[in-house]
Amino acid sequence: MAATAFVVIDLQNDFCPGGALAVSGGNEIIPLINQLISDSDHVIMTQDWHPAGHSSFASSHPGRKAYQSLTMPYGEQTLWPDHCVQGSHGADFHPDLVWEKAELVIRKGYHRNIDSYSAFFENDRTTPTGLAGYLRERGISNITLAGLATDFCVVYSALDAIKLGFGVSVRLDASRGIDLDGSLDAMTSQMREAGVILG
Ligand code: VGL
Ligand code: ZN
Repeated sequence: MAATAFVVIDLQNDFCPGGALAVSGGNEIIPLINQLISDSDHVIMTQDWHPAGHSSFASSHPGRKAYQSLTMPYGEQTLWPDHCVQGSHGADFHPDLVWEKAELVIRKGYHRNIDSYSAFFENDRTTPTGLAGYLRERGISNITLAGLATDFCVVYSALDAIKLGFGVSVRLDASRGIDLDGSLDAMTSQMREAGVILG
């Protein structure tokens, strides 16, 4: 049977309650994520990993506020509070996450002038992270995704994985969303239409 990897998206302190870009209930999914990790043959984590002064931070654009949109050379970009700065406590995995079994940690968002929601491509939609090559080289053709945030990093990863020809499931019960202007419903429909299996 084709190998499957469980890919845990951005389960970091800054996306959990008390963090800089807290996703409501972000910590509630951790027991289920830990169970899924324990049940999986292959485990991969992503880690949002921005240099200080990253271009996705509202603080890098005087006069702009978090959650506004800004046109970047590569397209529209939502501005965020400073979060997941390289080496900070906020960028660490949540202390309750049992991450030790992970075979790979993919860091993303480390180029100062470009954000990266997806585990596969930066937000220019063309610069690869290397994850697709890693999965293919190891004969892993299916992935199951869960984590934070459903309507940003999880959905971008899922849609890219479908385009790249992987079989994709998303565990919505082990994910939580930011839900900017109804983005959670819109993105869930996009995943369903693209052929992502929603569990
Ligand atoms: C994310 C916004 C900014 C995410 C990361 O993990 O969904 N969202 N950086
Ligand atoms: Zn980020």
